[in-house]
Parts: sequence; structure tokens; C-alpha cells
Amino acid sequence: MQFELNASMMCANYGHLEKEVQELDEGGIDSFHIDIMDGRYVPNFAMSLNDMRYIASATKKPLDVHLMIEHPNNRIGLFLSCLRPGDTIYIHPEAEYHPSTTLQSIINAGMIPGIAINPGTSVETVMEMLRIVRKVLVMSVNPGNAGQMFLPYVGKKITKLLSMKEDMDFEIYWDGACSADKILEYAPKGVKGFVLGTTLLFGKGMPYGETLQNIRDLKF
Ligand code: S6P
Ligand code: MG
Repeated sequence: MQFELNASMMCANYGHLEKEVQELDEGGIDSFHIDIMDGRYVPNFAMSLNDMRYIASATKKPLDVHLMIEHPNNRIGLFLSCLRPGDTIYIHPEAEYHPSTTLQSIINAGMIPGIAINPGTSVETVMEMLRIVRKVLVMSVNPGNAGQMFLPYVGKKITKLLSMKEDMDFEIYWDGACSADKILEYAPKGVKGFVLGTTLLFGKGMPYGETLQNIRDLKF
């Protein structure tokens, strides 16, 4: 079964960030998920530009930057300047007046454009943007914090997106409270990648490589 595992770096141990990145990299993580918050679009702050720059310098694996900020286009150059071609930027469409302009800036810079869809946002609301993006990050918790409970009503939206992804040419990623049973259920249906945080990867007292291998060894 082919699927990607992405590490939610806001859940990492910042006392040993170099070791965390190295262990995840060598343990077989596919990409590093970088949560950026502004305390306005969501009521929290998470990672900084410096964290992002450091991680980009410490690994050759891709970065997926999840912008939970108002009007990302006002600052998009700052984020783009920290990234390498082939990295991904997700924006929340409702945080921008002209989200398709922001997505075009991401494309023009050689990055992969994505949108993040909140639990309370319908597919219909973002329909036109599905034609522009290559990745759709489905939030299965409300944005702003790690360690929250899965919101089961999101399942129907994933089913709807799965039925559209071939025609509209995008891939689906899962963000929030991702557990082994969710990977077992949704990877075979076609969800391409899963963001792993406190539910499955961090703070378990187990080497990351072992956890990642256990996930890849799940019996589908
Ligand atoms: C939430 C953020 C997510 C979390 C991730 C943590 O605002 O976008 O990326 O960091 O969900 O995983 P978990 O397993 O603690 O929910
Ligand atoms: Mg995220």
C-alpha cells in the first residue's frame, strides 16, 4: 500500500530539534509538516520562520507548510524564500480575500499549491480552487492545536473528495488526530498522506523509525 507519512513538527521536542529531524529523516518520514499560526486566524502560535529555515537546512526531505494565518498573500514571499522547489504551501481559502491569487504566487515560485479545508468548511465552498491545487489537506480537527479529538463528521467530506480527485487532479492528505485505524480505513480508499502528531508518533517513548515501520507494516 503506497501512502505518505508526514511529521507534524509542532509536536517535536524543541530541546533536541536537530536529533528529532535526523531521527525522523533516517526513520523514513516522507515529509516535514510545518504548522504556522498567527494568533488571529487560529487562537494559538506554533512554529516560526526560523524553525522552518532550520528544518529546511537539516533535511533534504520535502516541507509541507500549513499556513493558519490571515491574508497569507501579504507575507507569502517570506515563506517562499525559506523553501525549495517542490515543497508545499497550504493556505486556508477563507483566510484570504483572493485565495486563487495567493495560490498562483505559490505556483509561480515553483512550490506545490494546496488548500486546507476546515471541518466546518464544505467542499462546495472551495470547488473552483480544487481545479488549481495539487493537494487538499482535510482537517479532521479544528485548526489551532495538536492533541484534539477526531471529528467524525469529516468522514463524509473525505468520501466526497475521493470521488472527485481523479477528475480534478488533486491528492488528499489527512491532518488531525490521525490514528492507525484511520490509516487502515482511508489509505486503501485513496487518501495519499497522513500528518502524524501526538496521536500516533510523538511522545510515545518509541524510536520514530520503529513507529513508522509499524505503520507501514499494518495489515491492509
Ligand atoms: C492543527 C495542526 C495539525 C496538528 C496535528 C497534530 O492545527 O494543523 O497539523 O499539529 O493534528 O496531530 P495530533 O495527532 O496531535 O492531532
Ligand atoms: Mg497542520
